[in-house]
Amino acid sequence: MNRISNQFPTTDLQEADAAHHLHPFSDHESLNREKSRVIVRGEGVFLWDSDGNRIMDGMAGLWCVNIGHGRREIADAVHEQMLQLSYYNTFFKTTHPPVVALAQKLAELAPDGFNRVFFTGSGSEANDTVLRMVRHYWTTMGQPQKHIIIGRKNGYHGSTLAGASLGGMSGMHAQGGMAEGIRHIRQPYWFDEGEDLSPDAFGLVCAKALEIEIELVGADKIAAFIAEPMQGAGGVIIPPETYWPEINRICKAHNILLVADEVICGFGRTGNWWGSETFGIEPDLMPIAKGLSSGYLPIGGVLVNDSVGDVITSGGGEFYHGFTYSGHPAACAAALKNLEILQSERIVERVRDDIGPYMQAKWAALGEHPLVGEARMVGLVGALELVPEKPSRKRFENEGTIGGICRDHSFKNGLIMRAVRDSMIISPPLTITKDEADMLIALVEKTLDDTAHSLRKSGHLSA
Ligand code: PXG
Repeated sequence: MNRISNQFPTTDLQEADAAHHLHPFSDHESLNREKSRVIVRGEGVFLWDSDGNRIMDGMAGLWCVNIGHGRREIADAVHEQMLQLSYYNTFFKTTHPPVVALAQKLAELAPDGFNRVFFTGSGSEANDTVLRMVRHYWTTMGQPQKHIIIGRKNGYHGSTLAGASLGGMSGMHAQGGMAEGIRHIRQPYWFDEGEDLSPDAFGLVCAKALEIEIELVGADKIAAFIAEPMQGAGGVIIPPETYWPEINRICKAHNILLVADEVICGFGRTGNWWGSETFGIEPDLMPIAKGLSSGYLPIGGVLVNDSVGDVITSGGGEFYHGFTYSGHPAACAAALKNLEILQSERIVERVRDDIGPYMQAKWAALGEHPLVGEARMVGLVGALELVPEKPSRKRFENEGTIGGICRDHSFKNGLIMRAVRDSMIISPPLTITKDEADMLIALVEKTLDDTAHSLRKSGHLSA
């Protein structure tokens, strides 16, 4: 066996990691004090660390491993492709079979009227492409002044300059600044911001915020509105049912392109192939990544409908945009095999009709726990809002502290859950079985009990 995990003791790996590896989104002082967790193997919904502990992956990696870890078919497909053609580019009037097959497959799976895709290496690159493409589109249409893009506070669209700017994370804007011509409106987060409005009334107020912003700026200056169908990194914020129909109407009425960022929602996460289907969104562009390859190799893209695609492919001249790895053959082979598995195993239908409703019922029951102010889930992505005094939606002081404590208990119990402030998030592989779902729910229950116990001891929660 030639596995890295068997060659080095955990502490050696941790020391070398601390000395040489700069991690994404990490406070290195505290990381290096606490040491990195070393993950060495994955299979299905489980991961193993370098000390041999088995951990349930409640986050499907980073919301991406939709078909579960360790599928040999993907490795075989990539192996074959690499022996055939390991790399060639798609610039300069060139193409290759896997990129053609993947583009064709995506056109088949995408909503009606979506027939073209631009490939990238990641979701961030997809959103950089969105920014440049929608401006190029309006310039080609003879309206170069339509260049402003509206995103949402607490939205997430990646961490390149364009991705971070389109996203609405103020901490990210503060580091390195923002691209010009981007504005943000409020998010449809009823639990935190709905006050005494019903969710439906609140959904309309949040959608109306787009129209108010458009009227303020001038529709003749606005290129596009970008949003996730359901905010993922922001805390699994499922919009009220009134929200998206009104956003559709506003974008059409004001001649603004609608971009549905499907990087998390796409490929079955919400119980349909697209979050846009689940929420009734009528987008013009759909950035994709993550579940496109279930994370086996890095690949993303932007799907465009014909009204955008026809303009990009005629009249605009050359679009000066592309990446060395746009349509990388091995990544395309991984994505193709992944899509084949999603289809042949009817994984998306299973999320919609079977395992999705099964988990949702159990998840909803967690809402009875004294710490949980709301339990929400769509498809197989859910959140629990931790609160000190239900049914009040008032938050704990020092936002994020309690979420962190809960996440630590979760790890100790052998489950990876993510904390976003004081919301606990899960987004497991879509292949999770009912037995594994029962196990996940039992681990969450134990974790909530452990957290409540710790909070009573520390005085954060009354006895
Ligand atoms: N759009 C959305 C909706 C995303 O969730 C991106 C774009 C960027 O994709 P890349 O491939 O460039 O990372 C994302 C990524 C988290 C977390 O902690 C979420 C993401 C990435 C890393 C961490 O929730 N989402």
